[in-house]
Amino acid sequence: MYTQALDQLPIEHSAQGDALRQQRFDQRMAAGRTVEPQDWMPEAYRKTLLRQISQHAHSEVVGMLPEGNWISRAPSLERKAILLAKVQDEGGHGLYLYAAAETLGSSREEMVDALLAGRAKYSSIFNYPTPTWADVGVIGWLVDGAAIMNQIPLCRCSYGPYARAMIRVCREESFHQRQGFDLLLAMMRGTEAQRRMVQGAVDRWWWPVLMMFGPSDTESAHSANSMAWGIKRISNDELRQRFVDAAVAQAEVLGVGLPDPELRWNAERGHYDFGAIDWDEFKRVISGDGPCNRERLAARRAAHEAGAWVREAAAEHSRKRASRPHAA
Ligand code: FAQ
Repeated sequence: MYTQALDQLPIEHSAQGDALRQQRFDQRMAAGRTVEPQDWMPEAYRKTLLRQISQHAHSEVVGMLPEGNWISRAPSLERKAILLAKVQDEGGHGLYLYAAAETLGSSREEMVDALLAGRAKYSSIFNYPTPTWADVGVIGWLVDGAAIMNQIPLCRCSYGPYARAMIRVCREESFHQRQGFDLLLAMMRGTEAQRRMVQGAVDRWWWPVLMMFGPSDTESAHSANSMAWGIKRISNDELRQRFVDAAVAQAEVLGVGLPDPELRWNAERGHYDFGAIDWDEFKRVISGDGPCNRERLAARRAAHEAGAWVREAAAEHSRKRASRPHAA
C-alpha cells in the first residue's frame, strides 16, 4: 500500500513530468509489478491492451455461437446441461473481459458498436461451421485447448485487471477442454460412423486451430511491443509449438489422426515438426471473408437488437434506485 501511494504522488504536467512518469512505468515493468487502472501508463500500452482485451472479449461472446448451435440438438439431457453451462461460461468470460477493458477508458457500448460495425476483430476460429455433434467435442478439446495454452501466460500479464480475469477464465476453460475430450472419447468408443464423424471434425478444425495463435513471429505486428511490456510472455510461434506437442499425445489417446503428413517428432529440436499453415486463408478469415463471418455478425446484431429492451429496463431500474432516498 505504501509503495502504491508513492506511485500516485501527483506529478506536474510538463516535459519533465512526462519523463518521470515514463521512468516510473519502466521501473514497474522491470520489477515485474502489475500496472493497475489508476497508474499512469503510456498511451501506446493502453491502446494495445484495449485492442487485445476487447478483441478477446468479442471472441468469447461470438464464440458462443458455433456450439450454441447444438444446445437444442445435444444427444442426451446430460450433454445438453453440460453444453449449456459451457456456453454460458463463455458469455461470462466476455463480461469479465469487457469489464477489464472498461478500466482502460472505453465504454462497453463503444466496444460492442465496433464489433457490430465490423471494425473490431474477434478470433478467426469462430468463423468456421459446426455441422456435426463431434464439432462440439473438437471445439472443447482443440479450441479450448489452444485458448488455455495462449491464456495461461496471460495470467501473468503486466496489466492487473486482465491478469486476474485470466486466472478465472483459465480454470473454467480447463473444465471445457476436459468435457470436449470426454465427449470425443465416448464417440470414439461408439460406432464406426461416430469414429468417422470425430475424424472428420478433427480434419476440419486442426489447421484453423493452429491459426488461433496468430501470425508467425516474424509477421506479428504487435509482438515486439507486447513482449517488452509484459503483455505477452511467450511468442505466437512458441505457443503454437507447445500446443502441437501436447495435442499429438492427446490424439493418440483418443485414437484419431491429425491431418498433417509432415507431422513428425524431431529429436534434435525436441519438438514435433509440422506442415505449413495456409496464411492466405487466415488473412481472408480475419478480414471478414471466412466461411461464417457474415452469419456470425448477423447473429450478434440480431441478439443486440432483441436485447435492447433488457438494457433499457435495466438502465431505468438503476435510474429509479439511484433517485430513491437512501434507507436510514
Ligand atoms: N484471429 O501482431 P499480432 C477462446 C490479428 S478465446 C483474429 O500477432 P497480437 C475461448 C491481431 O489482432 C480466443 N485476428 O497480434 C473460447 C492483429 O490485428 P490488429 C481468443 C488475429 O494481438 C473457446 C494482427 O492479426 N483469444 O478461444 C488472430 O499481438 C471456445 C497481427 O497479429 C484471445 O483473444 C486470430 N486468431 O497477438 C470461447 C487471447 N491472430 O489488432 C468459446 C488474447 C492475430 O492489429 C469457445 N489475445 N490476429 O487489427 C492474444 O493473445 C493475442 O491478441 C493473439 C494475437 C495471440 C491472438
